Amino acid sequence: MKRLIALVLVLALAATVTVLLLQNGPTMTTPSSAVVPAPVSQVNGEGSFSMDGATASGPLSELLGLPQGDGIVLSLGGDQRAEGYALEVTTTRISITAADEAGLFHGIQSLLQLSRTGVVPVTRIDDYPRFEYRGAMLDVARHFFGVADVKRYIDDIALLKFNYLHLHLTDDQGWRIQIDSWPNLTVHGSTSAVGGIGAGGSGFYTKDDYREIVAYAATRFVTVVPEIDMPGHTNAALSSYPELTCNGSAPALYTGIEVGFSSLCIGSETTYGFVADVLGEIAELTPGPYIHIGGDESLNTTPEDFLAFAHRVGEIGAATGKTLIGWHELGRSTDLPAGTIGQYWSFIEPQEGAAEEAATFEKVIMSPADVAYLDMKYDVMSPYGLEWANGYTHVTDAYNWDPAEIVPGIGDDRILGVEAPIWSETLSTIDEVEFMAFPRIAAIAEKAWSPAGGEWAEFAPRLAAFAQLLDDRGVNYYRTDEVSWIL
Ligand code: TNX
Repeated sequence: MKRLIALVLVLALAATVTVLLLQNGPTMTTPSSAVVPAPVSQVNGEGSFSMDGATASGPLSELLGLPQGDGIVLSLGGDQRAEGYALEVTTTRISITAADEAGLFHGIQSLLQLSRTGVVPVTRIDDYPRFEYRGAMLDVARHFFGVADVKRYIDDIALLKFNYLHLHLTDDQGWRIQIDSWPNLTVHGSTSAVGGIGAGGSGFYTKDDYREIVAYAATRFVTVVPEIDMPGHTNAALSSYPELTCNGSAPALYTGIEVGFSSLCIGSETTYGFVADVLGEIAELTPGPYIHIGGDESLNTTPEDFLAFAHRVGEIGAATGKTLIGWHELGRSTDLPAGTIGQYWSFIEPQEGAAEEAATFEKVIMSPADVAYLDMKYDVMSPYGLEWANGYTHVTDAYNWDPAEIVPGIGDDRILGVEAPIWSETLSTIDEVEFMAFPRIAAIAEKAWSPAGGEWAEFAPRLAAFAQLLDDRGVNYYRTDEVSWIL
């Protein structure tokens, strides 16, 4: 009898503990020194700093939402590298020092991860990025995402120290940015999307909307890169203006997901007037250094026409004063403006021609599709996503590669950075975008920011700790069974 009572008591106790753990989450109160992307150096000590009653002062300290005081001190004037920071946590004080405001902002992002339990472990971090361009691309053309959605994605990527948001603004399925000199681009060309005309997923940014996105991004030290994809991926423009086609007849709006069937009319001067007007207005909206001119999958443009177009668009683009970025196919051209940047989107084992095309650019952004395309399915369970880039992209795949080991001759010195694109053929809500992006985008952030050579086994528990910050913030993510999420 006694034994039975003891057993019942033990079981009851176990049940209570389990309920308490489930309610509070054992991890909610476990301080963590984990930071994603991995810092260049981190030395942990004994003890911790309590956020209870903590105060903060210095530039950007308002981002911490704490009362004014000298508990957490942010200061400029350090000798850190560009965008880098030093973060020191003692039991009584936290300091973040940087040479520039972006560095302070990045230090704050690390502190947000370290402090989420309310207890910050004693540590010393010295950190700076491997690459100056750390990008995320959002395709707002296949499905449109409004200003609030884009702001949410900017908040998401800023947590991981991304500093560029590339917006894929135009494609066959829709034109998403107001252009005053060619108003029908949006009056007509924005009314379609994958799946339908006039349905959810269509729409466009007015110039004021776009300025609002650019300004919001700037408060998170994110620069917007606008892309006008040409000469292919232009059905929405051709449908809006028949004079942009070679036969003078406007195609119907397109709502499918095929690629490679449309082309601006290469031999017509009207095309170049259009390109100059559009790039001129886009440049005016762009305080950042880059404009992306596309150039991918122009399968309905002859090779000679493609080169002729590259030459003209290069001249027109250069006249805007911006540095141009193009997908790696533009490397077929040998007379793009000096300094034009190539964006590599073939695989980690380059497919036919891609490595050579990328290598004609002085500097390259690496977006290998089989590891960095966030619209690829994770695995057989993925409810959306595509599979064309070598099938599934598990989180381990997104982590286990190095940008400097893809194109022969293109090492760190010629890599401007790394970008994770998310194409939206199968994604129509920002929740779906987050689900496909997270957690893989954390792996890509680490490729872009952290020193080479990270190990998955060391990354996985840091990723699990980072996911708790995503939970706090209501960011959707895929709880892949590659990671043990309970710490
Ligand atoms: C390829 S890679 C594209 C896009 C598609 C994407 C879908 C590249 C530059 N273009 O047009 O949306 O695949 O994954």
